Amino acid sequence: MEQYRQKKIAVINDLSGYGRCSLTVAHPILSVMGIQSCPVPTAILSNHTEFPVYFFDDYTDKMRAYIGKWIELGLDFDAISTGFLGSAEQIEIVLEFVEHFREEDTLIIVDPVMGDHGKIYATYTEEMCEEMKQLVSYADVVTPNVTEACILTGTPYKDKGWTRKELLNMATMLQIMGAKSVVITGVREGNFYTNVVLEHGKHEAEFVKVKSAGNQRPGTGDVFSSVLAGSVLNGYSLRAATEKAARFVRDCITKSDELNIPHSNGVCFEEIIGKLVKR
Ligand code: PXL
Repeated sequence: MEQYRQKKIAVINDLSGYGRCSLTVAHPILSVMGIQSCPVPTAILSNHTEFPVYFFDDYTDKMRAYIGKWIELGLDFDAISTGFLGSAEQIEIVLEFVEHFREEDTLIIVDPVMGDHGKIYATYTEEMCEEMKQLVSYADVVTPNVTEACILTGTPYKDKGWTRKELLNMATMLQIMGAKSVVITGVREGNFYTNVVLEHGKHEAEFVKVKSAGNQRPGTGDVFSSVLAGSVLNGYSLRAATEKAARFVRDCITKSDELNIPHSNGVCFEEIIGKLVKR
């Protein structure tokens, strides 16, 4: 019998000490799914930027030295995921990282963390948006929310009332920009959140609907992309991985409302993380 080989993922994301997002979400989730998670920090924050104040230490100047040691050591990864990025130069560094570590079957998952609810994040500049478009062109899977899909494709944002044709058009535009597969997350459709899944080589999207459980919270995009990455690495189809991620996010929101977790504290995924344990 062939020996089981554990998968390894390089996780390029920020470390926000409080509020449950980015690495503090990705690292435990990937670990519990049986994957070795190897962080590359992009910035260190006291807490995420949806709080009224935050300390933000951009890690751009250190990243080349950090990554340089991984290159010297000859490390390799089954997957690379990218999340929150803190400066335009940093996106350049991430592009170099992908160029260096990518092999024929390396899975590149780009979560273009740029904004939410129609608004771009305070730390994001015009130049960064342009660089992010380049990073998206390397993605095997790109997972924007609607706000991010709009920014990337130059589509005017609206809160609700998206037709499936409009969503398919946006996903197709992202494929034309170079992303192989596209998952547009958390589109509000009445009492449901819909995820638009457009797989590589397909012209029709699948729409994965999950009944909404409450309001979206900070960090839910990071929970979603982490479960999706872990599931794809564990052999799920993109559609099945999307279903697993969307249901887990829904259950996290339900639990957080039940336990009266303050909105700014994100979702208490720790309470139900056992559901993700790889058996
Ligand atoms: O969850 C997205 C995210 C990631 N990283 C930082 C953030 C946010 C959202 O606000 O502030 C630092």
